[in-house]
Amino acid sequence: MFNQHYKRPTLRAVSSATLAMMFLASCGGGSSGTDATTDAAATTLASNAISESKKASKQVVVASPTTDTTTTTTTTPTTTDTTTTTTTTPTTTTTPTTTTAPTTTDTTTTTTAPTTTTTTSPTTTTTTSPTTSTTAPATTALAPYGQTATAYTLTFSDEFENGFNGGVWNDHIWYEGSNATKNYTVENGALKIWPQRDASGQFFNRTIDTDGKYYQTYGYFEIEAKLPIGKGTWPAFWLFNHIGDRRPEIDIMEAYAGGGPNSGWSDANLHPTAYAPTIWLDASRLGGTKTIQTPDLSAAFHKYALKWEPNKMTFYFDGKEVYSANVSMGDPMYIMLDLWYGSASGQPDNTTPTGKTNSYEVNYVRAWKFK
Ligand SMILES: [Ca+2]
Repeated sequence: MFNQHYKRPTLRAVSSATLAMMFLASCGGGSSGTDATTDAAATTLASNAISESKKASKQVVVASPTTDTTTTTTTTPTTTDTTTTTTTTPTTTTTPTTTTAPTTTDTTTTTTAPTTTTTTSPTTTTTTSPTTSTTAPATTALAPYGQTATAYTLTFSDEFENGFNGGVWNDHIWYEGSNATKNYTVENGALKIWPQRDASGQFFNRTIDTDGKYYQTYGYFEIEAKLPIGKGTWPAFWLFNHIGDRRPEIDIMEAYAGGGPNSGWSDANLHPTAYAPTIWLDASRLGGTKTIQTPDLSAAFHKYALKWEPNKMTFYFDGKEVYSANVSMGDPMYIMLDLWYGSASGQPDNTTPTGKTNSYEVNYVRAWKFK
């Protein structure tokens, strides 16, 4: 349905290893372990449209896991994009903000907040991350971490203090149904999504998104999260939209812990030790990507954030700038949190820890507009 309009991903600088991984990824199909033949044709097509970009994201990303060198690529498309940018203004759909609960937590915390944020931020990157406890950190001030609070107005927040809010979130992507095996919950102040086999014995993708319920163009977007470990796990935080046959996409965090011991994305035990922000101007038009080396992202909560300006995107890890690119994207985008399988993380198997204790755990999701 949408897929027919897609070009193949550009094969710039594709190594044989990358091609091998692309082949594996295409064999895997993305949704389940061995033979995902049950999907309807339309589902597969639409799914492919996205996995094309995901596969491409992998091929770019895999090329340089250890070096940290940016493959910012030809930022030439930037200028051509400006034309399309102007057509999209629907930034007005800022509705669900009021429906999200955490207003109560706001009031308690605001007293301790905004003045301290400026001093406590960017330099403290890795060492200051919350302790390795399994419970989500307490809610702090609702200002972008490390940014000047007065420059922003909060437009969206879910602190996950009051259960799963179906008024804001879907539990499946638009081209898939909701798998009946419930591998997600909201408890102890966090959204948790974990690897699980369904009734047919297959691992399956779980997507939590605001498609049709919340969109935003530009601003600041932040989550605090702890990542799962093991083969196949591919947690992500992204902004996305499907507009006709276009697929604008901003991956704020994607991790691939399962590709192999010490793959550059993980340690010897398949704990994630890197992630990548990636910009897709469209499904096959890479806007830029960078691999960020980190401590074990499954051991503690960290903040992953994006400042999205009309002609620039800046990505942050625990308040520290880790990557920026001069790109122009102006579409309304919805927020996605998901645990999928595949790409550079390989396919899950019996070694993949299942169940809630190996969750992609999100303490909060927040978004702000520029004042
Ligand atoms: Ca929380």
